Amino acid sequence: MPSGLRDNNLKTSRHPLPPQWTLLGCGALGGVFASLLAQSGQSTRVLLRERHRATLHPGIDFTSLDGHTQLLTIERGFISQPGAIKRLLVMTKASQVVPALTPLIGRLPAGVPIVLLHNGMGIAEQVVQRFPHHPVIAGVTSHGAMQSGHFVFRHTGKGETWLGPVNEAAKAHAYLADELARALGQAGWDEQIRVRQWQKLAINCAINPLTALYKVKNGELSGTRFTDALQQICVEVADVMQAEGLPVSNEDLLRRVMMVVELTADNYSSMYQDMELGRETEIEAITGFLLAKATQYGIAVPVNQGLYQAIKEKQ
Ligand code: KPL
Repeated sequence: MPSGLRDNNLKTSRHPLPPQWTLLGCGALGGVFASLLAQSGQSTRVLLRERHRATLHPGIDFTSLDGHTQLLTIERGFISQPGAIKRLLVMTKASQVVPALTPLIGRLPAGVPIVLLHNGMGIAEQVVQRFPHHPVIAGVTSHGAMQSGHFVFRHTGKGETWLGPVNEAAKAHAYLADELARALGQAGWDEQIRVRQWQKLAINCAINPLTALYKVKNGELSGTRFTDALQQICVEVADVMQAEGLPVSNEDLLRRVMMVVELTADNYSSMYQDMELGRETEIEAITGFLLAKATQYGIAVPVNQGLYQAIKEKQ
């Protein structure tokens, strides 16, 4: 073997290149994104919490949209020893974003982009405060995912993914959407990501609490018994969005909701899955965020208020 090659190998093992993507959080959607990124040939590491050490499986069992199951070898590490990070994709539940990122304060080199992909709103601002020297990017996705065991994931619906800047520094990182698109089939960059976040919030306010309370798949919301509730939820969200200065109509929101109901008809929403498994739901970041904004503007949102209370009582 030529000596140059040996040297090169040595260098690689002493200073391994950071993976293209480091994912924080490996729930249903995190597991599916990690699998799709790895399958697209982008090196990926998943950072887990210490409690997963005991149940760490050798690989990730991934079933793709076409029903093909594969055991994928994806590098896994622990938040306590994060290793070198090139870019961080945070895919925990909304309520876990700040607690999961906190151990990385002061350890993540300045300039490393942080991409947030969770349901709900109000979290990105807290991340910017804690990581003032990092580009912070917010994302929304409508991909469907299910987890049926430790590191057993299924991709259940091909959706859309959009990223956009939360702070000024993030504006230079539009290329991240192209890299995600290589794995997901589609992903776009939108400087007005806040509008898309609100549109997704409307979808989650409508689909998640109703499916969780009535224990139905997303598709069942197209039945007439849900028509009034869905319409009223959209009217209330549109009122609050208009107060925020965002151009929107309740008809447009309802159209978007019904499109997702149809596209994810066979899915169980994340809130349904969380309630069934006795896990904390994302109600605070979804309907809770809407209620806080409604209070700020003095707008009545009785249907969303009722759904919020019903979920809080049951969860
Ligand atoms: O985001 C979702 C969720 O379940 O949290 C939708 C789009 C409603 C898909 O189920």
